[in-house]
Amino acid sequence: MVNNFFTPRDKLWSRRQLLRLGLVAGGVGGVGSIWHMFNGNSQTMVRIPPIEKTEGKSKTINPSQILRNFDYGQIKQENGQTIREFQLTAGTSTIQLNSAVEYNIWDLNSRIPGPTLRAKQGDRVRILFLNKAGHSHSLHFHGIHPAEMDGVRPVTNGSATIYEFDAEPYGVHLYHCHIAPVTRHIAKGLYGMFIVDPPNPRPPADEMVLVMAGYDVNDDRKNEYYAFNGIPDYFTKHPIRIYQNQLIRLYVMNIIEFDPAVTFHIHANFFHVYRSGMTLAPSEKTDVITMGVAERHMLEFAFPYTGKYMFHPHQDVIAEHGCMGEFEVIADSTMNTVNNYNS
Ligand SMILES: [Cu+2]
Repeated sequence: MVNNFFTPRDKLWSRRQLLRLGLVAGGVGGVGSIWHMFNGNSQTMVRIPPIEKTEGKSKTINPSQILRNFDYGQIKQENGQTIREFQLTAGTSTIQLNSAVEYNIWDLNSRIPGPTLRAKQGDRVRILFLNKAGHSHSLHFHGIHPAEMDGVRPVTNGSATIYEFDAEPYGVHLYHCHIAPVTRHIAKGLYGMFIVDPPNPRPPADEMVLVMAGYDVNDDRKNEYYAFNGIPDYFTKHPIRIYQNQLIRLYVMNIIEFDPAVTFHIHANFFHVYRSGMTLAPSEKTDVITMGVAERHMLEFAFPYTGKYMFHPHQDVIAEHGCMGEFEVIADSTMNTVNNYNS
């Protein structure tokens, strides 16, 4: 069971150690934010391999950095409630889908997908949205909120708005532009994940985000390329390094327009499924989960053996067009790991 996950305390990464290494949220050089917490807990039991400094093909998008990067906002207290202020700016740029194809995108804070926003259930989130992307756009959040915060009204180019609501309920949600044609506004990059954590934090894990998306580069309403975290085939060339027996908590989302549904599959293992991230206990164990457009789940697993293992949708034509990646499971020789997650 998940709660039996255990790692010797003396090998834990303390916040002080991470600070010394410059790896706390906002770190640069391909490291990203590998530390996150809400309550000032002095311990985490998570082991994350050093992250390679990798160069994304794009000047602006590094899928490895997006992988473990969570935006917790600027925290304030107002009337006894925690406020998390986020700033999202829509812009335009280009990405290199392969050596031959460059594609004009709309991005949020210079990323596809946009920042993974994260709050705790009951926090108030305040999203300052600035539109510099040349057309009218908006941000529509999944979750519970009043109609005026539903983000379906256009925010014209050069203007800004504020979306504000209480983060509820806990789960793996998303946000995306809701201006017609929505297919185009999503397929060109205006979306991101919105994670609301339960009131009591989940057990420590190596947490990561994989967003599956498609690119329709010739406007034929079919995707020519697909990607995890923005860049096709990136995690095949740069496998995600994880430790053997480390509990992995994967937040996975399908935002592929034009294809009705895709699956997500990992090799040589099974995962626990927390549907929409809205439960504290898993509902099933499987190795292929199906997601319609905008569906997302929380998956937990640990690899008992070292080596490289693919992950991909089992619509293999989609995998073959860029939505493919690998985990590289490495032994942590410094640890005598006790972990009966897979037992
Ligand atoms: Cu839009």
